[in-house]
Amino acid sequence: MFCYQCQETAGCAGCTKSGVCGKGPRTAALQDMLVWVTKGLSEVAVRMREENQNVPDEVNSQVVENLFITITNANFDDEAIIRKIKETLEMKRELAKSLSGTEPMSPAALWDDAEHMEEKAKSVGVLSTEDEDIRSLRELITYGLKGMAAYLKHAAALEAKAENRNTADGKRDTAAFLEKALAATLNPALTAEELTALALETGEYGVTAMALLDEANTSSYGHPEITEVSIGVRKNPGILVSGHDLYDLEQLLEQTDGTGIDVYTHSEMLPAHYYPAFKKYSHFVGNYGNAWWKQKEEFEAFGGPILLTTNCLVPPRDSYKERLYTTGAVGYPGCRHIEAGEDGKKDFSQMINQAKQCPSPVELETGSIVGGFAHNQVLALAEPIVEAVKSGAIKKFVVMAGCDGRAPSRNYYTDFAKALPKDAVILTAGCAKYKYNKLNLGDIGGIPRVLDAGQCNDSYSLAVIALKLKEVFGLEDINDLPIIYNIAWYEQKAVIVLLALLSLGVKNIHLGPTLPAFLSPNVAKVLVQQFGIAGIGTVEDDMKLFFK
Ligand code: FSO
Ligand code: SF4
Repeated sequence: MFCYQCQETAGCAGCTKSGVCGKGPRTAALQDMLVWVTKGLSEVAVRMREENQNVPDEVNSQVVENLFITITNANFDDEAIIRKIKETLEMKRELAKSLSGTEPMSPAALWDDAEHMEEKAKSVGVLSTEDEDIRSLRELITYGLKGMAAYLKHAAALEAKAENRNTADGKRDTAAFLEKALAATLNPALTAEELTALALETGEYGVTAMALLDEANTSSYGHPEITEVSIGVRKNPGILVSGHDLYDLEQLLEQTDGTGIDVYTHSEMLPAHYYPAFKKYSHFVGNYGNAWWKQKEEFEAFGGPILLTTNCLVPPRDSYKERLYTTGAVGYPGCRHIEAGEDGKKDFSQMINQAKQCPSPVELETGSIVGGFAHNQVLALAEPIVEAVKSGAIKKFVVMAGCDGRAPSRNYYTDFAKALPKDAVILTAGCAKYKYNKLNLGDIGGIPRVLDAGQCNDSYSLAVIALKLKEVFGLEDINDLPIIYNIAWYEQKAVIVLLALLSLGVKNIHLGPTLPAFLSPNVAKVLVQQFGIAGIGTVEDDMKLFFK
């Protein structure tokens, strides 16, 4: 196997024997295969559009789900991956019949031999691209598209619910781009310059995808608002929900209403508490635990059923495996998987019945945290914030969005947050916040020093806020704002967030705790020269650098 798509890749170079994440070589090979056939299907979709044929919506759903499955810590279930490969081949075969063109197709578009997929998988992975710069760019684009697919999947889940949304054009364009870009990574004729341009274009569509999701979330559940979230527990049995899918959470809240079972969030589900629509559920009681990588201890202590709606899943201990349920793109052999029915709805009754037999959660901590500073809420506070900047009470904003992870080097972010001057405010989104959201960093004239916009996809909110501040201060360039970007990354959703920020013209982003292994020296050089991307240093050095 060879995989280097996440920050924790072995030796900062590549996982070759088995994944640091727990992904074994067979799963890795099958995921490579799934990505490759998805690119083949995308090429067929591109050809259909060139021939002015309509590409059915199911094709886009398949592409999006397939990519999501291959994101770090999403799916470890070989059988589920094999099913997706077969479905994709079947879809591709059917669609290819409608093509009339005579242009040669790539091997990925032509291949159709499911029986030998494991043998074939050996030759279609990352290392099948020999030139290291082309490989680097193809993977940068592919990982960005995986992140984009995750966000599109959430937006699509809410599509049927939300009314009066005018996002059809954005959706169609993003689907067409997703498939065009995937197919482009198969094209041997594309130069490094062309692929670099495509990576930046991926960022532009990343902004569109995050805007679509923002629209889907806020039109379904209202705009996030300042909220105090309990981090303690109550005496009732509970169900813990992790991951990013708000529609899954909503269905679970409806089905647990009145049953005497409490619902808690874990990791990236914490921001669900900020949405007005979920506040009506008195049994939606708080957040339990921390970021994804602490789940083994925390899931153990929770005592009740746990629902993983998306990554990040850590291979579970046997002790709580029978309490762990997966849904959507997530899967783990031996854990129960909840599929949506024909009507798109999910039935959580099995979990609910199990919860009734379980003890209440073990208390890990007490108190509360405050969040809900997505764009609408921050813009409602624009006046005092602008005043605080003008008066010098706030000197800098520090965007510390992104991911948390197991690497001890990530303690940098806790130390960095503690060392910040008292007139600096942290803007955050994603599970990175757990490194400093319980530090009680205080406030500046009533404005908390940690403003949590939400999940990693809500990094979009941070961009909206920055653009608004630029307007308010009458600046020409977003980089003239008193904002520092010190972003922590882990998996591929962070890649689309990074590409999105670059496409918005944000420069001098610091990325840590290490730079991606998939950036070849030449590609990294381009990012440094064109965008001023840099790594991190020691907290002491970085304080001097940022606050000179
Ligand atoms: Fe974290 Fe995992 Fe949201 Fe990621 S839970 S690491 S960037 O999946 O998606 O922030
Ligand atoms: Fe290694 Fe990360 Fe790939 Fe897992 S996802 S195999 S840890 S590079």
